Amino acid sequence: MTSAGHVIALCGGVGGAKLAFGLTRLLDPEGLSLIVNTGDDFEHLGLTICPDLDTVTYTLAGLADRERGWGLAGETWNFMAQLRKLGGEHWFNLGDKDLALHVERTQRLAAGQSLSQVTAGVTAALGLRHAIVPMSDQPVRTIVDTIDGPLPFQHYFVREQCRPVARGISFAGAEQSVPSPAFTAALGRQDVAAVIICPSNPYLSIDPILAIPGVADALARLDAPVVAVSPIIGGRALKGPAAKLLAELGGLSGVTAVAAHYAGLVDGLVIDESDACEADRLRETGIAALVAPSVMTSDDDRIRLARDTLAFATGLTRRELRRA
Ligand code: FO1
Repeated sequence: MTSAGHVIALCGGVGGAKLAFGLTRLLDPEGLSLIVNTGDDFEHLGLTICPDLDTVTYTLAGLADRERGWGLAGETWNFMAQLRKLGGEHWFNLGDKDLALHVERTQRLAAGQSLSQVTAGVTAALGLRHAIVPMSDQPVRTIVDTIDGPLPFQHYFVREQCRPVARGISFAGAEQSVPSPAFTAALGRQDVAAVIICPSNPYLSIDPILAIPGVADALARLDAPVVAVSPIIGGRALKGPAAKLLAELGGLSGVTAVAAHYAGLVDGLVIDESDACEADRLRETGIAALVAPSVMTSDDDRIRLARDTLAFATGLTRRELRRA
């Protein structure tokens, strides 16, 4: 299937990557701009690590570890074991095969390539036809402000296991950043049929993209519906340690909270069947709602949700609701 127009998808790591996989199975490479969060990126052991770009890359290439959610399937951990023996910093797990991507990226960046160029190079080498576009080529770093002081995201999330109580999130470098060239080009297109916000964490994965100056305004100006797929399923808070962070920041405890978070930006929200009872409440707040199976276990689930979401988004006549 190809859409009658271009689709822009905003995407974080695990959940977002699954829907991105579905979108790439339905849309031609020219029909999709896959914009990925780089707020989780950091420098570690002298390497530039870009977790969400890598999760999307490995997922689209069919190489991702489906259980863990990040890294490569069939990974080995000799490097980490040896690093630990030497007394090195071993709180962030870099698999032996995964390490190659971080080393190669770091080398290419040092040689003067932009993050967009590096990403295009490595994704092509892995046989991907669809472009994976970093949100910006400038460093934007998610910082969690905790009662113990500010922590870079991976230090808070992985090293500290989200233990320090969080007071806020900021995106260092966002104000000086600009959208990457391919993102800018996508935002300037006249033929955008829909913007899809993938089921990624709104605070941690989508807000950094929206924090780049001009992005939220450009999305609002597009003459195309904006549809988010709820990362919350069954009324539960987001899973994992991120749930604690979100609770401390005021919570995101249901699909109506997701809609409220994206108020003014989205025209429609895709919610799981287990949240169907919320659909009318959403519609009363002026958000179109599609109830669709949203748990993505198999590749077929990913493709079906992508198909449902595209049909829903492109069927929304326009953004009268947002304009009202
Ligand atoms: N997440 C962890 O919880 N522990 C890790 O040791 C870890 C290593 C890691 C290495 C490469 C990579 O691309 C991702 C990695 N992640 C790890 C995931 C990363 O923290 C993600 O940013 C978060 O899961 C949020 O999306």
